[in-house]
Amino acid sequence: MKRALITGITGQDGSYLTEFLLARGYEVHGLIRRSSSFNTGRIDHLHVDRHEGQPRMLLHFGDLSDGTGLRRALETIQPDEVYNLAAQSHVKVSFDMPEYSADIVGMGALRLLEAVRDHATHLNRPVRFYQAGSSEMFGAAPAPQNEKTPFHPRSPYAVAKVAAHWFTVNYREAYGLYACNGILFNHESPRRGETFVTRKITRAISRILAGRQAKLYLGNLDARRDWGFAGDYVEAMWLILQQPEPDDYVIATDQTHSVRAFLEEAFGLVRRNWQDFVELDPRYLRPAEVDLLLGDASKARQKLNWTPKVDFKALVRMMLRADMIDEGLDPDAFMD
Ligand code: NDP
Ligand code: GDR
Repeated sequence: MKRALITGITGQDGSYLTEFLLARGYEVHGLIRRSSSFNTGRIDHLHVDRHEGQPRMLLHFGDLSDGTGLRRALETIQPDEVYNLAAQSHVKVSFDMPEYSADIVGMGALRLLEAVRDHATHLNRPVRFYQAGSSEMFGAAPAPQNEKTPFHPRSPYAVAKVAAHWFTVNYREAYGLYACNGILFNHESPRRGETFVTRKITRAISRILAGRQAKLYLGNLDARRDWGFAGDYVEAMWLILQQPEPDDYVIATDQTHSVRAFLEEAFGLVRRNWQDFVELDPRYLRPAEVDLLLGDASKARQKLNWTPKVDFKALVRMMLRADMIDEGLDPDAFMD
């Protein structure tokens, strides 16, 4: 049985990747942060009590700021594959907390790579490493963006992701580590954090329909993103680690839509006019914005045989339906 270690297992991607790996027979170990309230809501449905069965998902306390803990986790788990998904992943928050964001996103990746390197060397066992890179690293670089596009990051988060990217490349080149970067464009799902713009919109629509919210306050509606479905993207993470040679890949749908287009699609599904509900709140504007992200994932298509299955319209519908059900509404009463 293969063993995987996932940092960030409690996040959107961590939960889908855990489901994916469990279905392929893996034993999945996840690093979780101690929190004063429960933070495992996205993976609770995968939990099996040790006293009642043979769990294949096992959780360990840890934090990317704590290198000693990372080393201990590797010693205990002895994983075949390590997926580094943990991050302070909110771009706007990274302007408010730049040092912390850079420490977790950039230095955190380095701490984990150091731990993996030593573990692999001392025990002479191969460990494959996946780094969760981001289209934010391209930032202001002209579209379409692929593996050859130079980075031009526009936020502390993105700068730190660029550092993590190059740490990963460096450990591959310097130590022969099987270490790969997935450069993933935005991917969403019903499990997306509530403060990212797509989920903020679908959740707000459901609350408006339920009579629990009147207005939706947003920032820049002109930004364009290449939005895919998280469930499709975790398959790409796994495929990246199954190749004969380690390499870096852009993962995207190769289509882009503005925030405004997302609003039109989502409000349109429930036959409402978004202009009646959306107001600008300048607090949601960013000191530096990324205007246009549009991926070119042809390398992943050719080498990984990966293609996204869920398109933009299906994604918006899926997220809206899930939020309406959460809100106690019957989606079929509102949507065609
Ligand atoms: P989420 O924000 O949903 O999840 C982040 C995860 O990281 C959570 O499990 C969180 O724990 C954990 N985490 C945060 N800080 C620390 C820390 N100091 N130590 C250990 N764990 C920590 O992100 P996503 O699932 O959306 O994204 C996964 C990864 O992919 C991230 O690295 C993100 O930057 C990157 N990415 C995401 C994209 C997307 O569109 N979703 C696109 C490109 C890259 P807790 O639950 O306790 O907060
Ligand atoms: P992003 O996602 O910054 O691309 O990072 P987010 O959904 O936060 O923003 C997308 C675009 O929408 C604009 N926007 C707003 N954004 C938020 N969050 N809230 C608002 O009210 C709002 N109004 C307009 C933003 O300005 C932006 O242009 C996500 C994260 O998952 C990163 O971790 C990941 O690396 C990238 O995607 C790829």
